[in-house]
Amino acid sequence: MANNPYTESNRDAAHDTECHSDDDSKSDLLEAYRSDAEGHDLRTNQGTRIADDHNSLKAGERGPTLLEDFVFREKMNHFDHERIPERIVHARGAAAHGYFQPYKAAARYSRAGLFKDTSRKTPVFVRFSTVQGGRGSNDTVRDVRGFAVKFYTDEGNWDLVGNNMPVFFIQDAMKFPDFVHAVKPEPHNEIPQGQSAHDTFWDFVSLMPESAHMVLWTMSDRAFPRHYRYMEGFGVHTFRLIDREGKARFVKFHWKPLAGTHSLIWDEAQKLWGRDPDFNRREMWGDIENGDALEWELGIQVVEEDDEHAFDIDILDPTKLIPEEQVAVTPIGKMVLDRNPDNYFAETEQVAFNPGNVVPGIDFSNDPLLQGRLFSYLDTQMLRLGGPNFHEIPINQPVCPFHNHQRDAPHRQTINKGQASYEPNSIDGGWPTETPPAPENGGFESYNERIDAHKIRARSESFGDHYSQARLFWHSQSEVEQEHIIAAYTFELSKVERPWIRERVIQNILPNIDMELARRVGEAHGIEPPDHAPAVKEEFGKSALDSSAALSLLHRQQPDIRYRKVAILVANGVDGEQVEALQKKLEEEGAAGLTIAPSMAPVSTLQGGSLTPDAMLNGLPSVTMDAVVVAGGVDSVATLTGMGLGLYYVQEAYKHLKPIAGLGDARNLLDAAGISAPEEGIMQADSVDGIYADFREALLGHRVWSRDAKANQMPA
Ligand code: HDE
Repeated sequence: MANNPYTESNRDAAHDTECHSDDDSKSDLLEAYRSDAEGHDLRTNQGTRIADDHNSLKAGERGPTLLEDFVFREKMNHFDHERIPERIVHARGAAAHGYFQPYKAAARYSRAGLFKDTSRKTPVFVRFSTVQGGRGSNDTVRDVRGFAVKFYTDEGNWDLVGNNMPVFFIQDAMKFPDFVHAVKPEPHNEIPQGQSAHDTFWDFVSLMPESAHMVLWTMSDRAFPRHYRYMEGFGVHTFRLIDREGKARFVKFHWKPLAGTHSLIWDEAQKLWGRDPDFNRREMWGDIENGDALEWELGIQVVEEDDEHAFDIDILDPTKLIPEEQVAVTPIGKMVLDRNPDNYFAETEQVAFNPGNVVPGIDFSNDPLLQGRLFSYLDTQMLRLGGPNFHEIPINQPVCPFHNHQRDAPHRQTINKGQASYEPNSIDGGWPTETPPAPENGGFESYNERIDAHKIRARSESFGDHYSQARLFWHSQSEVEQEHIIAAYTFELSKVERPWIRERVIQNILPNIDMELARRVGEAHGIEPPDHAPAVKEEFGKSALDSSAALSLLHRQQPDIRYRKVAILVANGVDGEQVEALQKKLEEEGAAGLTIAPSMAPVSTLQGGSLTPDAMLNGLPSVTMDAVVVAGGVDSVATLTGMGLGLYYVQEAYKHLKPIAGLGDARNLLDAAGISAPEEGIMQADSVDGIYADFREALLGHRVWSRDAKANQMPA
């Protein structure tokens, strides 16, 4: 028997050797689990070489299959168990690997190790998702997008599990199951998929005025981002950061896309459901494969503890935001997503986020929605991933070694050595041992908040104002954005069968946001709103601001035309030199000019050469592109003009407010399509140089907003 090694001096001896990860650490960890079959024999899971993978073992060539056939049984048995429950919300997602690198400002606010050193890159895995639809639903539906980031820090995993909108539908976690039951496909027929345009959703939200602000966000074009790279992200709740001196500050987290914000428009989003249901995930995947990383800045709004009550809203209320005009967003780091997963199931499906995963220097607030989430995520993974060992799944493992006395349970992989699976122990040297809190490499210590209260099931009076920030959002939108919101309410309510639900929205909810909004939506439904807003309880506060520029999608624009995709329409007889010249100019600026032809067959050029098209007209339709150029060449233009699909291509692009240019004879096609230059966003000239400056300018603006009213008349 060994000497008793349990002494205080031993316990104070060196803890873990310090963990120094870099942005490759997670990939290195995953490497041990990657499996590449190249050059290997086909074998069973028990390692036996398989001689025939086509035929089951039978009693005679035409006889029954034998139970003895372990090769068949193993294969079929594994296949039968391939599926796991999909996430109850956020089932459809796509993810990417990358890294986070802090700016100098970060360490001032938090002692968390990942903020300490501006040269260090912490690996991250980020999953974007829709909320309502099932795993096989469409990408571009009107919905909130999840924006979940797992930071694999030296001190453990930190999960910032946010959304692309800064507020939420409800104030208390107690209502989450009700909200989700209401928004999900209806229970009797499982309709509709990926949409909120149905009775149970509008029934619930019209009875829950606290949802008014968030519903307005989801009726805006924010609900269908053009690309994940153009999407803002928000932590939603107020969190706490703790600095090296132990001082806590309240913070709101923001992800600001370096490519600016940009969304689809509704008709385009709907058409994409059919044309490319995987649009968002395909674009992210393709860009990363091309080396075009996605980039965001992490920012924080900081509220000193003494200022907790300095606002006209309660900072613990998740249906409210803090306007950036009141508290500016301080950038504290940059995130880059530059590597696609190797396997969707192993990584994107099995990743398990939990807002309760924090590291020293980051802590929670008492937001009652956040508090409920701290229970729900761990709980949901137990079912979804089959038990409490899901942290051993490679994508979920922290990059630093971890030891504790948790043992056994289904699918345990770790082979724990030693006899003592308890603490304190004197048998295994007292290990693993606790780490006292410290400014650096300390153990986690919950923020020492004083709480002196009665147990009570109640909602704070300070959560009582449901409309003033909805009004703030409405007044912060551009005219076009407001029109789109009116159209969205009108469409959604048209799908609601019960008239009293429509009436409740138009007569009770909308007038409290804006009378004009109520009147316009009411007009489209033949429902008269009241002539003034019904009196509502707004005892707590009214937003001190009339509008906040940051709430408009148009506020944050990309400074260049990188990543933009331009369709160049070509057919036999096209001016190949023009096409090449345009492609070159676009490429120089990081944009792409893709040739789109009637078929995939090589296209002959005016110059006697040929070019291989990138896609067919209906293979990469205009809804997948940012702009369209019809190349010159009299025969090419005549062919495209004579085709329904050719005309449709430019008409649809016109309807979706995209820049359109015609080179040389292309004017014939534009005329036939009923689109004539000069008009803002329509360019026409004989050479690429003749259109390029204006075209580039229009492309930079993403869409030609002045065309919005006129575009509605386009039948495409
Ligand atoms: Fe979630 N949420 N949520 N949520 N949530 C889940 O966890 C839940 C909320 C968010 O890509 C579930 O693993 C409750 C707000 C994202 O894997 C579940 C409440 C925000 C994801 C769950 C909320 C989110 C989830 C389903 C209210 C933005 C996808 C599967 C109290 C700040 C993460 C899972 C991924 C997923 C519960 C509200 C974001 C059931 C109880 C607010 C991005 O645990």
